[in-house]
Amino acid sequence: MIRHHLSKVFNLFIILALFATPLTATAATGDFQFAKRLGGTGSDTGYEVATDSSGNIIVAGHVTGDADLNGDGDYTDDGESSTGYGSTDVVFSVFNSDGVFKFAKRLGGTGTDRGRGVATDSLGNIIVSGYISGNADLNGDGDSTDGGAESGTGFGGYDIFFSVFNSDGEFQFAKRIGSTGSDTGLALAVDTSGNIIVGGYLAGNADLNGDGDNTDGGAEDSTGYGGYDVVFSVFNSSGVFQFAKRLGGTSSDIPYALTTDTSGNIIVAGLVNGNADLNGDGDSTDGGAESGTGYGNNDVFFSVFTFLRASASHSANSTKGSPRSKISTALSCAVLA
Ligand SMILES: [Ca+2]
Ligand SMILES: [Ca+2]
Ligand SMILES: [Ca+2]
Ligand SMILES: [Ca+2]
Repeated sequence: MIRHHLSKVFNLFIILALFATPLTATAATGDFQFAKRLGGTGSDTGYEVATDSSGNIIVAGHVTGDADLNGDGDYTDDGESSTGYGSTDVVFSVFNSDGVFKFAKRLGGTGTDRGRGVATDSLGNIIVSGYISGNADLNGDGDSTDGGAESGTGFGGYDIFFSVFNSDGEFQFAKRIGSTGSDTGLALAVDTSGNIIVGGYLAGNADLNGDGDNTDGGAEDSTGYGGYDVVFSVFNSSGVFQFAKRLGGTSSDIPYALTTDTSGNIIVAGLVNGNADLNGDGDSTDGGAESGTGYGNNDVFFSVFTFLRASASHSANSTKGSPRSKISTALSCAVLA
């Protein structure tokens, strides 16, 4: 009886060992899988990498002139030989989890264009962000004549932008925000509902909702705190503007990172100088971290903001008079506050 039992245990051990052996062999920590090198003869830089739920890898940055975008060692493939835009261009390339090239996109105009952020949403859409100057191709079709955000010479200098493509590389929409000065997009996040948060630094009056003017009040219609200010704008997954914030003090303040948590909070981090508005209410007199004269040149900061999503707002509004619907309405009215 005991011998029979031992035999069963041994058989189970064999079965486990059969399953365990290949797993152990293929999942050893630190095993190199593959690498890719992209670029041309000029200056090319990768700034951010993202993955989607299927394991695809998206790398984003900038290239100059003809550039290998699929990593096969030449720049003679479709879309690779694109000297038309001039100076540096935003690019991103997509590879599957085995390193097989899927597609690449190049965006930009005749001036300096930089890809600084890339992220994906739960549907596999790819969002690329950064900064561009003047008329710029934002849908990746090789021209800058498609109107909307693409043909925005009005702001001047650099403008902050983002473009959205689906998982097959089909263009969805793009937004451009900024002022007449040099506006630099450095940070990007996408939350679990697909809301897109794009951040950067700029000075003075600026279009923060992407409608082409800087006359919408709130954070948009502000001469700013002086120097560069931290800004971020939130758009839903369809590109509808939700709200924007401007933070900073009299010197230059710069956001380098944005992230979200599972409760929908938005966290922005970067550097500020001296007294600085950290809650986005337009002053730097609220005490705490805001009213620190600082530790000297450039201090680290982060600020956390809640975000009541549009879907939650709609369902709450259907229950007339509930406390939550009043909160939602107040937030909807204060979109640019
Ligand atoms: Ca190539
Ligand atoms: Ca175009
Ligand atoms: Ca506007
Ligand atoms: Ca404040």
